[in-house]
Amino acid sequence: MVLSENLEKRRLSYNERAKLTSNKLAIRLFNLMEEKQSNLALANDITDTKKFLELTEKVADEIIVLKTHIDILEDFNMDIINKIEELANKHKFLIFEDRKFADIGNTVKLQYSSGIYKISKWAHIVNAHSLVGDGLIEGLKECIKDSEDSRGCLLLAQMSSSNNLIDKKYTLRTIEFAEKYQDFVIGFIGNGSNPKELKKLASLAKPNFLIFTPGINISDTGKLGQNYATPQKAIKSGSDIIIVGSGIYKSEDPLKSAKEYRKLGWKAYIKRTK
Ligand code: S5P
Repeated sequence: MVLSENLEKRRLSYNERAKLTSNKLAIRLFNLMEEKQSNLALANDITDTKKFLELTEKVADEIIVLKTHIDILEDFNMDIINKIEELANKHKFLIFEDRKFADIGNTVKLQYSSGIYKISKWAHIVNAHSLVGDGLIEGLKECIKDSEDSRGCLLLAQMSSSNNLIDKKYTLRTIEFAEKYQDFVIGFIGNGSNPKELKKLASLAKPNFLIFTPGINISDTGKLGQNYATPQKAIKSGSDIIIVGSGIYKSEDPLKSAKEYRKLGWKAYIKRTK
């Protein structure tokens, strides 16, 4: 049966999963995880630019993805992007701007490529709400036609926040969009805080798609509607990349915490492949 077949194939190693897709960015990410032996993404939600860069540099060797909310930085300028790119090249991680696009195709096209952030120039990965329909995906795709570096998008198939309005039908329709645009959509945001729900996504989504999961914390219970589970539970339930924010940046020793999340995530992945 297809559902369990998807789950079974998700137990393959990242290198083997890379062979199931022709999307260059997905292949790069699968192989990078194996090379760095990490499936950890840092959600760097620090608003002070200097501290944001310091944290990024400190944990750069532990992560394979840096997730940004570029619009929360207090004193943004393009030099910050140059510095992030330098760190990304030196320490080998990809940049994921968590922009959660949610508008008509023409508007997201402008939001992706223009304004002060010019996201399409530097973010390897962006994400988008499927709510709007696939015109949004077409709009985003138009911006990266001539891009030298590879670009990809994650669709929000689930969320980690309490009482969100995403139901199973929405998740299914989101997966259909991803299948239609496999040249650009590399995977999904899944709900890391709810293993049961996450496992549903992992069984429905083909194993060429990566599942990124926020809602990961080993010591907090969440606030303002956020929910958490452990890296082990998320990876066991089908997550490929754990997104950790405050668990690292609010820690007294962010490097130690990043190492710990990395170790937990990687060990759970190795266990899954056996
Ligand atoms: O459903 C979601 C989707 C995302 S991308 N729930 C989330 O929490 N996120 C993002 O992940 C959120 O915007 C934040 O940057 C990060 C979680 O941060 P933490 O501090 O709760 O680990």
